[in-house]
Amino acid sequence: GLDVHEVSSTIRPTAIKEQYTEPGSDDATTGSEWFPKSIYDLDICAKRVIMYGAGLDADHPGFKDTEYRQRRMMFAELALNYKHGEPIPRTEYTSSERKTWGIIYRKLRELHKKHACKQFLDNFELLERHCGYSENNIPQLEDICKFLKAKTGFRVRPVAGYLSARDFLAGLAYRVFFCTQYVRHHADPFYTPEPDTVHELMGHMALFADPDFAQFSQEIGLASLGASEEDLKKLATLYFFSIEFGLSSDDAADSPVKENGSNHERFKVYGAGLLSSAGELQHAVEGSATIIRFDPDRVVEQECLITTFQSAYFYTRNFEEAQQKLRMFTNNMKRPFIVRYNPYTESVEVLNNS
Ligand code: TIH
Ligand code: FE2
Repeated sequence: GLDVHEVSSTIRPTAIKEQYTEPGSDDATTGSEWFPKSIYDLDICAKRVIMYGAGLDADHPGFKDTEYRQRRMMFAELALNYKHGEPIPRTEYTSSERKTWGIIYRKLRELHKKHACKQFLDNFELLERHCGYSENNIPQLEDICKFLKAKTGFRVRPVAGYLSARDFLAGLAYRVFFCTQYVRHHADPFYTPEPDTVHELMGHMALFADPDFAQFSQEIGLASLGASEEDLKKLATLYFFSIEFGLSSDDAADSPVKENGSNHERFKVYGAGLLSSAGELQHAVEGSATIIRFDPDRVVEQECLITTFQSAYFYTRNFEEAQQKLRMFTNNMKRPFIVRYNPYTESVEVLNNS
Protein backbone atom coordinates (compact mmCIF):
# COMPACT_ATOMS: atom_id res chain seq x y z
CA GLY A 1 0.00 0.00 0.00
CA LEU A 2 0.93 3.61 -0.27
CA ASP A 3 1.01 6.09 2.58
CA VAL A 4 -0.12 9.34 1.05
CA HIS A 5 0.88 11.28 4.12
CA GLU A 6 4.46 10.17 3.92
CA VAL A 7 5.69 11.58 0.66
CA SER A 8 9.04 12.78 1.95
CA SER A 9 12.18 10.74 1.90
CA THR A 10 13.06 11.31 5.54
CA ILE A 11 12.99 7.62 6.40
CA ARG A 12 15.51 6.64 3.77
CA PRO A 13 18.59 5.11 5.37
CA THR A 14 21.58 7.07 4.08
CA ALA A 15 23.68 3.92 3.81
CA ILE A 16 21.34 2.59 1.14
CA LYS A 17 21.27 5.87 -0.67
CA GLU A 18 25.07 6.13 -0.79
CA GLN A 19 25.52 2.57 -1.83
CA TYR A 20 23.41 3.00 -4.95
CA THR A 21 24.00 6.61 -5.93
CA GLU A 22 27.48 6.80 -7.31
CA PRO A 23 29.09 10.24 -7.49
CA GLY A 24 28.77 11.49 -11.04
CA SER A 25 25.60 9.49 -11.66
CA ASP A 26 22.38 11.06 -12.87
CA ASP A 27 21.42 12.03 -9.36
CA ALA A 28 24.57 14.01 -8.85
CA THR A 29 24.27 15.90 -12.12
CA THR A 30 20.58 16.68 -11.90
CA GLY A 31 20.45 17.30 -8.19
CA SER A 32 17.29 15.23 -7.94
CA GLU A 33 16.56 12.36 -5.61
CA TRP A 34 17.56 8.78 -6.05
CA PHE A 35 15.05 6.55 -7.78
CA PRO A 36 15.19 2.96 -9.00
CA LYS A 37 16.81 2.68 -12.43
CA SER A 38 16.13 -1.02 -12.80
CA ILE A 39 13.49 -3.45 -11.64
CA TYR A 40 16.11 -4.94 -9.30
CA ASP A 41 16.41 -1.61 -7.50
CA LEU A 42 12.86 -2.15 -6.23
CA ASP A 43 14.45 -4.40 -3.59
CA ILE A 44 15.68 -1.16 -2.03
CA CYS A 45 12.25 0.50 -2.13
CA ALA A 46 10.56 -2.58 -0.67
CA LYS A 47 12.65 -2.40 2.49
CA ARG A 48 11.70 1.15 3.43
CA VAL A 49 8.49 0.21 5.14
CA ILE A 50 6.65 2.64 7.33
CA MET A 51 6.28 0.09 10.08
CA TYR A 52 3.30 -0.77 12.15
CA GLY A 53 5.03 0.99 15.02
CA ALA A 54 3.46 4.01 13.39
CA GLY A 55 1.04 2.15 11.11
CA LEU A 56 -0.66 -0.01 13.68
CA ASP A 57 -1.70 2.82 15.92
CA ALA A 58 -3.91 2.79 18.96
CA ASP A 59 -7.26 2.58 17.19
CA HIS A 60 -6.23 -0.30 14.94
CA PRO A 61 -8.21 -3.41 15.98
CA GLY A 62 -5.01 -5.46 16.03
CA PHE A 63 -3.15 -3.19 18.41
CA LYS A 64 -3.92 -5.03 21.62
CA ASP A 65 -4.08 -8.48 20.09
CA THR A 66 -0.65 -10.01 20.70
CA GLU A 67 -1.32 -13.06 18.58
CA TYR A 68 -2.25 -10.81 15.68
CA ARG A 69 0.84 -8.68 16.14
CA GLN A 70 3.04 -11.75 16.09
CA ARG A 71 1.48 -12.96 12.92
CA ARG A 72 2.15 -9.57 11.37
CA MET A 73 5.81 -9.83 12.35
CA MET A 74 6.05 -13.14 10.57
CA PHE A 75 4.63 -11.65 7.39
CA ALA A 76 6.92 -8.65 7.68
CA GLU A 77 9.94 -10.90 7.81
CA LEU A 78 8.86 -12.82 4.73
CA ALA A 79 8.38 -9.63 2.78
CA LEU A 80 11.64 -8.02 3.92
CA ASN A 81 13.63 -11.07 2.83
CA TYR A 82 12.10 -11.23 -0.62
CA LYS A 83 14.21 -10.32 -3.65
CA HIS A 84 13.10 -9.58 -7.18
CA GLY A 85 13.16 -12.66 -9.38
CA GLU A 86 12.59 -15.19 -6.61
CA PRO A 87 9.39 -17.21 -6.44
CA ILE A 88 7.10 -15.71 -3.82
CA PRO A 89 6.95 -18.04 -0.80
CA ARG A 90 3.58 -19.70 -0.34
CA THR A 91 1.73 -18.93 2.86
CA GLU A 92 -0.38 -21.23 4.89
CA TYR A 93 -3.23 -19.20 6.34
CA THR A 94 -4.85 -19.98 9.70
CA SER A 95 -8.46 -21.07 9.95
CA SER A 96 -9.35 -17.73 11.51
CA GLU A 97 -7.77 -15.88 8.57
CA ARG A 98 -9.58 -18.09 6.10
CA LYS A 99 -12.84 -17.48 7.90
CA THR A 100 -12.37 -13.72 7.66
CA TRP A 101 -11.53 -14.05 3.97
CA GLY A 102 -14.66 -16.16 3.32
CA ILE A 103 -16.99 -13.70 5.04
CA ILE A 104 -15.62 -10.84 2.98
CA TYR A 105 -15.51 -12.82 -0.27
CA ARG A 106 -19.18 -13.73 -0.11
CA LYS A 107 -20.29 -10.20 0.64
CA LEU A 108 -18.03 -8.52 -1.89
CA ARG A 109 -18.83 -10.80 -4.79
CA GLU A 110 -22.48 -9.92 -4.38
CA LEU A 111 -21.68 -6.22 -4.39
CA HIS A 112 -19.16 -6.51 -7.24
CA LYS A 113 -21.80 -7.98 -9.50
CA LYS A 114 -23.92 -4.92 -8.96
CA HIS A 115 -21.31 -2.20 -8.94
CA ALA A 116 -17.95 -3.21 -10.42
CA CYS A 117 -16.96 -2.24 -13.96
CA LYS A 118 -16.98 -4.87 -16.68
CA GLN A 119 -13.21 -5.20 -17.04
CA PHE A 120 -12.99 -5.94 -13.34
CA LEU A 121 -15.71 -8.59 -13.42
CA ASP A 122 -14.35 -10.35 -16.49
CA ASN A 123 -10.85 -10.54 -15.10
CA PHE A 124 -12.06 -11.56 -11.67
CA GLU A 125 -13.61 -14.64 -13.25
CA LEU A 126 -10.23 -15.47 -14.73
CA LEU A 127 -8.68 -15.18 -11.29
CA GLU A 128 -11.26 -17.64 -10.02
CA ARG A 129 -10.48 -20.00 -12.84
CA HIS A 130 -6.69 -19.75 -12.85
CA CYS A 131 -5.46 -18.43 -9.52
CA GLY A 132 -7.38 -20.31 -6.85
CA TYR A 133 -9.77 -17.48 -6.00
CA SER A 134 -12.73 -18.79 -4.01
CA GLU A 135 -14.67 -18.29 -0.83
CA ASN A 136 -12.70 -21.14 0.77
CA ASN A 137 -9.21 -20.28 -0.33
CA ILE A 138 -6.92 -17.29 0.02
CA PRO A 139 -4.99 -17.17 -3.26
CA GLN A 140 -1.19 -17.21 -3.35
CA LEU A 141 0.74 -14.22 -4.67
CA GLU A 142 3.01 -16.45 -6.75
CA ASP A 143 0.06 -17.80 -8.76
CA ILE A 144 -1.35 -14.33 -9.33
CA CYS A 145 2.07 -13.01 -10.29
CA LYS A 146 2.43 -15.60 -13.06
CA PHE A 147 -1.08 -14.89 -14.31
CA LEU A 148 -0.63 -11.12 -14.46
CA LYS A 149 2.79 -11.42 -16.05
CA ALA A 150 1.23 -13.32 -18.92
CA LYS A 151 -1.71 -10.91 -19.26
CA THR A 152 -0.07 -7.48 -19.06
CA GLY A 153 3.48 -7.92 -17.80
CA PHE A 154 2.43 -6.81 -14.33
CA ARG A 155 3.99 -8.52 -11.34
CA VAL A 156 3.32 -8.48 -7.64
CA ARG A 157 5.83 -8.73 -4.83
CA PRO A 158 5.28 -8.96 -1.09
CA VAL A 159 5.68 -5.90 1.09
CA ALA A 160 5.58 -5.64 4.88
CA GLY A 161 3.23 -2.64 5.05
CA TYR A 162 2.94 0.95 3.90
CA LEU A 163 5.67 2.42 1.74
CA SER A 164 6.18 6.10 1.08
CA ALA A 165 4.26 7.28 -1.97
CA ARG A 166 7.57 7.74 -3.76
CA ASP A 167 8.70 4.16 -3.27
CA PHE A 168 5.26 2.73 -3.92
CA LEU A 169 4.67 4.60 -7.18
CA ALA A 170 8.17 3.74 -8.39
CA GLY A 171 7.08 0.09 -8.45
CA LEU A 172 4.29 0.94 -10.91
CA ALA A 173 6.87 2.40 -13.31
CA TYR A 174 8.18 -1.19 -13.65
CA ARG A 175 4.72 -2.76 -13.67
CA VAL A 176 5.34 -4.04 -10.20
CA PHE A 177 2.70 -3.83 -7.51
CA PHE A 178 3.71 -4.09 -3.86
CA CYS A 179 1.28 -6.43 -2.12
CA THR A 180 0.72 -7.04 1.56
CA GLN A 181 0.24 -10.70 2.49
CA TYR A 182 -1.29 -10.47 5.95
CA VAL A 183 -5.03 -10.59 6.58
CA ARG A 184 -6.92 -7.76 8.28
CA HIS A 185 -8.01 -8.24 11.88
CA HIS A 186 -11.25 -10.23 12.13
CA ALA A 187 -12.91 -7.55 14.28
CA ASP A 188 -13.80 -5.40 11.27
CA PRO A 189 -14.00 -7.37 8.02
CA PHE A 190 -15.78 -4.75 5.92
CA TYR A 191 -13.41 -1.84 6.36
CA THR A 192 -9.76 -1.58 7.32
CA PRO A 193 -7.68 1.60 7.38
CA GLU A 194 -4.58 -0.34 6.33
CA PRO A 195 -4.09 -2.25 3.12
CA ASP A 196 -4.07 -6.02 3.67
CA THR A 197 -4.11 -9.02 1.38
CA VAL A 198 -7.90 -8.91 1.10
CA HIS A 199 -7.66 -5.38 -0.23
CA GLU A 200 -4.88 -6.29 -2.67
CA LEU A 201 -6.44 -9.52 -3.93
CA MET A 202 -10.12 -8.58 -3.96
CA GLY A 203 -9.58 -4.94 -4.92
CA HIS A 204 -6.49 -4.55 -7.08
CA MET A 205 -5.54 -7.73 -8.87
CA ALA A 206 -8.30 -8.07 -11.46
CA LEU A 207 -7.64 -4.75 -13.16
CA PHE A 208 -3.89 -5.24 -13.48
CA ALA A 209 -4.91 -7.92 -15.98
CA ASP A 210 -6.46 -5.20 -18.17
CA PRO A 211 -3.98 -3.73 -20.70
CA ASP A 212 -5.36 -0.16 -20.62
CA PHE A 213 -5.48 -0.06 -16.87
CA ALA A 214 -1.97 -1.50 -16.66
CA GLN A 215 -0.73 1.23 -18.98
CA PHE A 216 -2.47 3.95 -16.99
CA SER A 217 -0.90 2.61 -13.79
CA GLN A 218 2.58 2.45 -15.26
CA GLU A 219 2.33 6.01 -16.53
CA ILE A 220 1.62 7.35 -13.05
CA GLY A 221 4.67 5.41 -11.92
CA LEU A 222 6.94 6.72 -14.66
CA ALA A 223 5.85 10.29 -13.98
CA SER A 224 6.78 9.85 -10.33
CA LEU A 225 10.44 8.89 -10.89
CA GLY A 226 12.55 11.78 -9.68
CA ALA A 227 9.53 14.09 -9.45
CA SER A 228 9.67 17.10 -7.13
CA GLU A 229 8.05 16.70 -3.72
CA GLU A 230 5.18 18.87 -4.85
CA ASP A 231 4.56 16.90 -8.04
CA LEU A 232 4.90 13.63 -6.18
CA LYS A 233 2.16 14.63 -3.77
CA LYS A 234 -0.09 15.42 -6.73
CA LEU A 235 0.64 12.10 -8.42
CA ALA A 236 -0.06 10.23 -5.18
CA THR A 237 -3.41 12.01 -4.95
CA LEU A 238 -4.26 11.19 -8.57
CA TYR A 239 -3.31 7.56 -7.91
CA PHE A 240 -5.49 7.58 -4.80
CA PHE A 241 -8.64 8.94 -6.45
CA SER A 242 -8.33 6.72 -9.51
CA ILE A 243 -6.68 3.37 -8.82
CA GLU A 244 -7.88 3.30 -5.21
CA PHE A 245 -11.22 5.10 -5.29
CA GLY A 246 -12.14 5.75 -8.93
CA LEU A 247 -15.52 5.34 -10.59
CA SER A 248 -16.69 5.41 -14.17
CA SER A 249 -19.91 6.49 -15.77
CA ASP A 250 -21.14 5.86 -19.27
CA ASP A 251 -23.66 8.61 -18.84
CA ALA A 252 -22.74 11.11 -21.54
CA ALA A 253 -24.24 14.05 -19.65
CA ASP A 254 -21.85 16.29 -17.80
CA SER A 255 -24.53 17.26 -15.32
CA PRO A 256 -24.11 16.72 -11.60
CA VAL A 257 -25.70 13.69 -9.99
CA LYS A 258 -29.47 13.85 -10.13
CA GLU A 259 -30.91 15.36 -7.00
CA ASN A 260 -32.73 12.47 -5.46
CA GLY A 261 -31.53 9.63 -7.65
CA SER A 262 -29.04 7.43 -5.86
CA ASN A 263 -25.66 6.73 -7.38
CA HIS A 264 -26.80 3.17 -7.87
CA GLU A 265 -27.35 2.87 -11.57
CA ARG A 266 -25.19 5.60 -12.86
CA PHE A 267 -21.72 4.60 -11.73
CA LYS A 268 -19.49 1.60 -12.05
CA VAL A 269 -16.61 1.22 -9.66
CA TYR A 270 -13.02 0.43 -10.54
CA GLY A 271 -11.16 1.73 -7.47
CA ALA A 272 -9.62 -1.04 -5.36
CA GLY A 273 -10.26 0.69 -2.03
CA LEU A 274 -13.98 0.53 -2.80
CA LEU A 275 -13.98 -2.93 -4.34
CA SER A 276 -12.31 -4.39 -1.22
CA SER A 277 -14.49 -2.66 1.37
CA ALA A 278 -18.14 -3.65 1.54
CA GLY A 279 -18.72 -0.75 3.91
CA GLU A 280 -17.25 2.00 1.79
CA LEU A 281 -18.51 0.54 -1.50
CA GLN A 282 -22.07 0.72 -0.25
CA HIS A 283 -21.46 4.18 1.13
CA ALA A 284 -20.15 5.37 -2.24
CA VAL A 285 -22.68 3.92 -4.65
CA GLU A 286 -25.75 2.98 -2.68
CA GLY A 287 -25.97 6.21 -0.74
CA SER A 288 -25.67 9.82 -1.73
CA ALA A 289 -21.91 10.32 -1.59
CA THR A 290 -20.41 13.22 -3.51
CA ILE A 291 -19.17 12.02 -6.89
CA ILE A 292 -17.57 14.53 -9.21
CA ARG A 293 -15.79 14.49 -12.53
CA PHE A 294 -12.15 13.43 -12.52
CA ASP A 295 -10.34 16.59 -13.47
CA PRO A 296 -6.71 16.41 -12.32
CA ASP A 297 -6.48 20.10 -11.36
CA ARG A 298 -9.46 19.59 -9.09
CA VAL A 299 -8.50 16.12 -7.86
CA VAL A 300 -5.10 17.24 -6.55
CA GLU A 301 -6.87 19.67 -4.23
CA GLN A 302 -8.75 16.83 -2.54
CA GLU A 303 -7.49 15.48 0.75
CA CYS A 304 -6.77 11.72 0.84
CA LEU A 305 -8.31 10.29 3.99
CA ILE A 306 -6.76 7.10 5.26
CA THR A 307 -8.71 6.16 8.35
CA THR A 308 -12.23 7.06 7.26
CA PHE A 309 -14.39 6.94 4.13
CA GLN A 310 -13.50 9.56 1.52
CA SER A 311 -15.56 12.73 1.50
CA ALA A 312 -15.69 12.76 -2.31
CA TYR A 313 -15.07 10.39 -5.21
CA PHE A 314 -14.21 11.09 -8.83
CA TYR A 315 -15.32 9.54 -12.10
CA THR A 316 -14.27 9.39 -15.72
CA ARG A 317 -16.23 7.98 -18.63
CA ASN A 318 -13.71 5.16 -19.03
CA PHE A 319 -10.00 4.33 -18.64
CA GLU A 320 -9.19 6.04 -21.91
CA GLU A 321 -10.48 9.33 -20.58
CA ALA A 322 -8.57 8.88 -17.32
CA GLN A 323 -5.45 8.18 -19.35
CA GLN A 324 -5.85 11.27 -21.53
CA LYS A 325 -6.43 13.54 -18.58
CA LEU A 326 -3.52 12.09 -16.67
CA ARG A 327 -1.20 12.57 -19.67
CA MET A 328 -2.23 16.18 -20.16
CA PHE A 329 -1.51 16.81 -16.52
CA THR A 330 1.84 15.01 -16.31
CA ASN A 331 3.04 16.59 -19.57
CA ASN A 332 3.01 19.89 -17.73
CA MET A 333 5.15 18.61 -14.89
CA LYS A 334 8.75 19.69 -15.17
CA ARG A 335 11.70 17.42 -14.59
CA PRO A 336 15.29 18.27 -15.52
CA PHE A 337 15.50 14.92 -17.33
CA ILE A 338 13.42 12.54 -19.40
CA VAL A 339 12.88 8.94 -18.34
CA ARG A 340 12.42 6.27 -20.94
CA TYR A 341 11.31 2.81 -19.92
CA ASN A 342 13.08 -0.05 -21.67
CA PRO A 343 10.85 -3.14 -21.53
CA TYR A 344 13.61 -5.46 -22.74
CA THR A 345 15.92 -4.73 -19.85
CA GLU A 346 13.20 -3.60 -17.43
CA SER A 347 15.15 -0.51 -16.63
CA VAL A 348 14.79 3.21 -17.24
CA GLU A 349 17.13 5.33 -19.27
CA VAL A 350 17.60 8.82 -17.93
CA LEU A 351 18.19 11.46 -20.60
CA ASN A 352 19.28 14.98 -19.95
CA ASN A 353 16.60 17.55 -20.76
CA SER A 354 18.42 20.87 -20.58
N1 TIH B 1 -10.26 0.53 3.24
C1 TIH B 1 -9.85 -0.56 2.39
C2 TIH B 1 -10.55 -1.86 2.81
O1 TIH B 1 -11.18 -1.90 3.84
O2 TIH B 1 -10.44 -2.85 2.09
C3 TIH B 1 -8.36 -0.76 2.43
C4 TIH B 1 -7.60 0.41 1.89
C5 TIH B 1 -7.83 1.11 0.75
C6 TIH B 1 -6.91 2.15 0.55
C7 TIH B 1 -6.02 2.27 1.49
S1 TIH B 1 -6.32 1.03 2.64
FE1 FE2 C 1 -4.44 -0.20 -2.50
